[in-house]
Amino acid sequence: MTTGITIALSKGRIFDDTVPLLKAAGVVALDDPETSRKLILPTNRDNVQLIIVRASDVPTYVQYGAADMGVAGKDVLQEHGGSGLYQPLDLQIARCRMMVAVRDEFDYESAVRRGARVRVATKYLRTAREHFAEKGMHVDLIKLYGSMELAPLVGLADAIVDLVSSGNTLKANHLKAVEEIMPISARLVINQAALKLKRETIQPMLEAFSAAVPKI
Ligand code: PRT
Ligand code: MG
Repeated sequence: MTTGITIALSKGRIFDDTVPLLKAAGVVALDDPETSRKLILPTNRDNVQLIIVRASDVPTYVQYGAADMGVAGKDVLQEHGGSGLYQPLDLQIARCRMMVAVRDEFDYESAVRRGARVRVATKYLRTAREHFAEKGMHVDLIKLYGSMELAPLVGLADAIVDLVSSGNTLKANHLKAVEEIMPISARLVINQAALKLKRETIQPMLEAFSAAVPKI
């Protein structure tokens, strides 16, 4: 008998990019989260199940041991803080960049030079706070839950902190990226207690994932 484990994933790009890694570890989901309404997905292995949660909830499920492991973006992990989580592997998937962006005509450099108080809308409060504090900039942070790109267009903020991959969303909304905060990719996260108690199941998966990650 081997110990059963639960893996937390979010629908969309994280799930899609994790499928090949799971496959390399011999795990295949028996349902597709895009079409199934099930939140607990069985796999071909009776000791592995997947749960489908909101991207920003993955660290919480793993922290409390409701899931033994999961896949979460560095953006999400920065905001969560990472407590109770072992982060052994950068999976190099769901890559993008955390950026500061403003309207095309906004002179960000000059605002920074003048020491102007800049209003910044973001869902990444903690990351944004640390970034601007490091730069010694005074900013007013406004918490949003989505569509940050709209905020500068309607005068809610001068700038946003958001993720950028192709840059198409910025371009379509007459925004420009003016500063990179950090490169982002998704990480494997493991509950610290589970790693010890379920090592015989988790360790081989960790090794298979590690071997399947593209070396950059
Ligand atoms: O959608 P939901 O509110 O449930 O949560 P979420 O947006 O956090 O989840 P999801 O599934 O959209 O993203 C999961 C993870 O994918 C994020 O936590 C990131 O680590 C990673 N990722 C990689 C991205 C992107 N690329 C990305 N481009 N997450 C979001 N975006 C968004 C970005 O916020 C912006 O609105 O895509 C838009 C920009 O894309 P481009 O291609 O136009 O530049
Ligand atoms: Mg999203």
